[in-house]
Amino acid sequence: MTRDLDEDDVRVRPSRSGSRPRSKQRPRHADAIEGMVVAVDRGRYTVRLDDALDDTPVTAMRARELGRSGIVVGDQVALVGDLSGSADALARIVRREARRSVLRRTADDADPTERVVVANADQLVVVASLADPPPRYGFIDRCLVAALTEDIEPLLCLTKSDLAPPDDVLAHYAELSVPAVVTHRGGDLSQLNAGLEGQVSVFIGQSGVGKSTLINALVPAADRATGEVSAIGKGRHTSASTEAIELPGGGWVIDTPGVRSFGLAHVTAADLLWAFPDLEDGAVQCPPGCDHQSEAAGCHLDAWVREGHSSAARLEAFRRLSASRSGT
Ligand SMILES: Nc1nc2c(ncn2[C@@H]2O[C@H](COP(=O)(O)OP(=O)(O)OP(=O)(O)O)[C@@H](O)[C@H]2O)c(=O)[nH]1
Ligand SMILES: [Mg+2]
Ligand SMILES: [Zn+2]
Repeated sequence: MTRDLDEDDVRVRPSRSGSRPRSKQRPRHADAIEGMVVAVDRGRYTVRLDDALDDTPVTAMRARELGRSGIVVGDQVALVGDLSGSADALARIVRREARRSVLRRTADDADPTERVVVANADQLVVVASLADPPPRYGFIDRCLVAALTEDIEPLLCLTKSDLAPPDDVLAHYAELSVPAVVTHRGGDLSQLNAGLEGQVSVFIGQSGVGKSTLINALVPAADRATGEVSAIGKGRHTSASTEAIELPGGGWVIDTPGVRSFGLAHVTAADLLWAFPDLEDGAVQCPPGCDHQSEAAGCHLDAWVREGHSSAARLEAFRRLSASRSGT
């Protein structure tokens, strides 16, 4: 896999030329117009302007002055040039604004190249089907770890309840207090809709679980292609690109191509513990470098629970998620 350029916002590299960092200079384009990147395709960015009178998006390319800054769907950017949105108009992205959140994943644990999947998401909708394909707990756990460690709200969406009941999966996640919705094609989506309204939500899940089917049901005009699960099983992904789609009631849903695994090589046990405030303070008394997995190895968290600061079930849930970091 080639090195992705999306992560230089998190790795501060010394400037090669030795010139002053650009952030210390006055913005060169004070008159630039702001917008949100809704799609990226081979160096062309589709941007919805914040103050546009209609929904016509603008096509833009990167300006040289952006340097190596990665730009992904969800990024807020500043544009100059032809903003008319007419067929052959091409604007230039001159600046990327600071990100509220980044959803990161590693290609796999053996190749710890980080990729930023989406920027500025408020919510991560982990989509898993109850059958065809069957739910994979390890995969769901890892998506939840990614959300919790990036401070993005998780929402579990269990699809295809016409094929299998949700009870076992719901019970499995009860202790994490992650909100969950159960859906089936053609069913009532008002509960999911209520959870999405006004937020930027990114849908993540294996291929064939029904992400695009859901998004088409939420936003009929989205017209995302959906595919047969049998074809997906042969390695084909129906959705080839990430796209942000505006919800009629306000907010955005971001459809992503199915992923087979969700690599977490960049996440440490300490990162995850930060998402468990009821346990975090107990780790102060752990030995240095504790992986928090067992009392026998010196972990203080079991004693912390016995002292009444948290529950055994919460500690078990933390340990299961933490252990899932090294799976696929
Ligand atoms: N039985 C049943 N089938 C469903 C349901 N939701 C989606 N499907 C079917 O599952 C298949 C895959 O759906 P998609 O929406 O394309 O799945 P996806 O998650 O977008 O897949 P990728 O784009 O490859 O990641 C399609 O044939 C859908 O019709 C459901 O609730 N019940
Ligand atoms: Mg799809
Ligand atoms: Zn510990």
